[in-house]
Amino acid sequence: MMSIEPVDSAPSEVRKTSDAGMKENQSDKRGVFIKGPPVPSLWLFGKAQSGKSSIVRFLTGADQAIIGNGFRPETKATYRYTFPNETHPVLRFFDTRGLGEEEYDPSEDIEVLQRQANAIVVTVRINDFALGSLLGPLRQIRAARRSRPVILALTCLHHTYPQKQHPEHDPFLESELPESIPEELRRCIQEQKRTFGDLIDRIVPIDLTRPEDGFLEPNFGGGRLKDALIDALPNVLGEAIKHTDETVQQLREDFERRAHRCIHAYSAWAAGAAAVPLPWMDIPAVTGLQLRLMAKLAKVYDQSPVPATLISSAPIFGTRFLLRQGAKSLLKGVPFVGIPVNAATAYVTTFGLGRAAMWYYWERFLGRIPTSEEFSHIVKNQVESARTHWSRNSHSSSPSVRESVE
Ligand SMILES: Nc1nc2c(ncn2[C@@H]2O[C@H](COP(=O)(O)OP(=O)(O)O)[C@@H](O)[C@H]2O)c(=O)[nH]1
Ligand SMILES: [Mg+2]
Repeated sequence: MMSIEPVDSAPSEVRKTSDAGMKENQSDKRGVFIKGPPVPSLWLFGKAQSGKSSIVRFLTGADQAIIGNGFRPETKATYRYTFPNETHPVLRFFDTRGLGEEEYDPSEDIEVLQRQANAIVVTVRINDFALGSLLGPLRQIRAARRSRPVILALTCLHHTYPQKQHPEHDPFLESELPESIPEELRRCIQEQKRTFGDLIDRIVPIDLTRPEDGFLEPNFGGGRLKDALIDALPNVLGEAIKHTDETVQQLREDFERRAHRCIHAYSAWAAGAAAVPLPWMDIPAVTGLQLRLMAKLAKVYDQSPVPATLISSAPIFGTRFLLRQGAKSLLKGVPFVGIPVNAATAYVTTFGLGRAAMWYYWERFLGRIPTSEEFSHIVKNQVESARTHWSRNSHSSSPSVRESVE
């Protein structure tokens, strides 16, 4: 755990009264702060369909469905999503969905998000000028904490130049209002700038499209938006945003390192349990070890264990498979021949299952619930590659192993 001072410059009385949602930098009951890594929290403020979720998608790389399901009510009008999840927060978003509906009263949000939200990203479609529902509340929010950066993201740029690609070289890298942009786009930017006046600190024109929209650059301006956030936020938070991908990758690698230690150990034990003269004796032992491994890996990833239905639908798990292998060995008439086969089978299936469980738990960690078909598919692939690996490393038993996991 990094040890970093509580983030941002909220006055101390605000810090003390700050409420739910500050899990990692949260105060305990006595108001003492527990230090944790800084988690930049962005308040996305815009009408429905103005591009809030698209910004979350761009900044996190998470897919639309996960983001959609990830938002939970924080206040009456505002939802919160923590990426990749609440227990390992890296980035946090607040989405004021109630905006645009009649009578949005920002006072509850102002109070609850006063300290939690480090910056506000106002999202407005470039040519949407029906902004009455947004400007009033924004004025109040801005007044409540003037020092908090507010970035206006003007989205859907190409609506001002329909059926055309974005310029190959991003002109907004050079200037806020480049000479070269289409006249209509220029007019809209100027108009929005006038409309928002000092309610915002800067404007970032973007066009975050889906691949099927057919743009050569689907994340036009995304990098500039990220840079603007890095720039606007206090140092530690800016750094945190900058390194989002690396942080998540690091988490993943830490889990994998720990998971692999378990997988290696359990696979070796399973092979040991299988290496007794009567092949069918060891089946419950191997199965038991495999179940224990999966429970152990669940702990590593802090997830609930792979559901029994998924496990039993996996192509190699359980007594049926192992029994078949045992029977094959017995049929050969010489029990000892069965021993290496069984040991290999036990090793390979345990290893493959463990690797598949790793995949499963990581998906869950990111907020996705894999289907049993997906799980079975991964199990099959992982057992295949474990088998190949075993065969390569153990010449004497390779033919039997091949046979045993078919
Ligand atoms: N062309 C374009 N489409 C966008 C942009 N941002 C969002 N959209 C599209 O507009 C729709 C609503 O976007 P979404 O991000 O879900 O808006 P939200 O309701 O504010 O979260 C989706 O179909 C998006 O693909 C943008 O910058 N350019
Ligand atoms: Mg949305």
